[in-house]
Order: sequence, then C-alpha cells, then structure tokens
Amino acid sequence: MHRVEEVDASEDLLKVNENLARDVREHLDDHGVRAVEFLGSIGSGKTSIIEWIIREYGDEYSFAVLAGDVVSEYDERRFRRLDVPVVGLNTGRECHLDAHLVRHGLEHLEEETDLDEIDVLFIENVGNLICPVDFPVGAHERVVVVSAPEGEDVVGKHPMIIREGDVLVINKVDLAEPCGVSVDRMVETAREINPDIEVYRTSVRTGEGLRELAERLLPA
Ligand SMILES: Nc1nc2c(ncn2[C@@H]2O[C@H](COP(=O)(O)OP(=O)(O)OP(=O)(O)O)[C@@H](O)[C@H]2O)c(=O)[nH]1
Ligand SMILES: [Mg+2]
Repeated sequence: MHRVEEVDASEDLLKVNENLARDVREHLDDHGVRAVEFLGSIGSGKTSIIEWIIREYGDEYSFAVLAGDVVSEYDERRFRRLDVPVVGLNTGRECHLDAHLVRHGLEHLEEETDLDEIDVLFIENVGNLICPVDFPVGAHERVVVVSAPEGEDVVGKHPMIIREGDVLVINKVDLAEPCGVSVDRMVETAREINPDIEVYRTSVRTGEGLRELAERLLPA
C-alpha cells in the first residue's frame, strides 16, 4: 500500500529522503536488524559479493535482501536461489534507490518474514557511481564497490561516492594484472579523497579478501 507523503513543493527532496531514511533506520533498529547497503559501478560484483557472504555465513546469521535494479529481476532471482527472503525493487527510469522505495521494500519483506528474525539486511543499490550518493536509504553501512578492470581512474573520477562510503571494496583484483591496473594506485587515490574510508581488495574468483570484508560488515 503506498502512503501519501505531504510534501511542500518548495521542500528539498533530499531533506524528505533524509527524514524517510531516518524512519527506515529507526524501524530497523527497533527490530535489531543491521542493514548494509552495497552501491557502486555496474557489474563491479555487488551481487556476487553478497551471494558469497550469504553462502559462507548462512549458518551463523539470518539474512534478507532488498535487490535494487532498474527494471529486471535478475539479481532478485539470484538471491532467491540462496533461499533467503528477498524483495526486488525496480526503480523504473531512476538510477538509484531512495528511502521511500526501501521503506516499501521493508513492508513487503515483512509480509513474508518477521524482521525480528533477521540479523542482516543487504540492500543492493542500482549500479551507478553518481546518483545513489545523495540518497542514503537508512543503512548502517554504505559499502562502495568498484572493480579493477574499470581502470585506475574510476576512483579519482568519482570522488563524491568515495567521500560518502564507509567502506570501499576494490573487487576483481584477479583481473588487475591482465588489465594493467595498479590496485595500489586506486587505494592511494581513495585515501587522498577520504582518509577515513576503509579499503578491502577482493576477488570473488579467488576468494581473496572476502572473509576480512565479511567480518568487518557482519555484527560481532
Ligand atoms: N574475474 C572476476 N569476475 C567477477 C568477480 N566478481 C564478480 N565477477 C563477475 O562479474 C560479473 C558481474 O558481477 P555481478 O555480481 O552481477 O555485479 P553487480 O555489481 O551486482 O552488477 P549490477 O547489479 O548489474 O550492477 C559476473 O559475470 C560475475 O561473475 C571477481 O572478483 N573476479
Ligand atoms: Mg547486481
């Protein structure tokens, strides 16, 4: 059921999103759910990393996923195969999730599962390095994922998302050498932009760095 929000036309949309994100966060906190948002480039490996964590830690934690995509259900179907509660969120022509959509996603999730039973909610944003930056959705952590084959400059060209992230994942490091990319240089650039960002180098192909990343993101 869509609720009608009363919005003063002059009110800043970002402010509305911020308020809704606060509601989402409070709701998650009320139910003891830790939410981890994955945002970043198209095809950088967001779904693959979340799948890996769910497979490896599924016996210890209870997971659920909100899978954002522009129009399709590809990622939703991938998560469903892992037998976790999933809600697909299609943004239509929009290139990012927002807190309003996520709140509805949570309502749908609660139709199939009791939030009190969920330890960790993964929210996969639409692949995009620009638009999601200004629309936090209430997650406790924002994990930015880029990949080595995108080239060293991908980090420096998108400083806004690097400033916004709590964690930066440089994935597909197995392809760095064949692509002639220096992952060290990517890390250096990220630290110049945001000295506080925590950086993980990962490969879903070889497993490198994934356990360290998971242990940083999952509750103790
Ligand atoms: N070589 C290599 N391939 C990877 C790695 N991680 C993911 N891939 C592949 O990269 C492709 C895209 O991975 P996804 O996990 O779908 O990427 P995504 O970021 O979720 O993509 P979107 O949701 O479409 O933005 C798939 O073919 C994966 O198998 C990795 O670490 N190394
Ligand atoms: Mg995906």
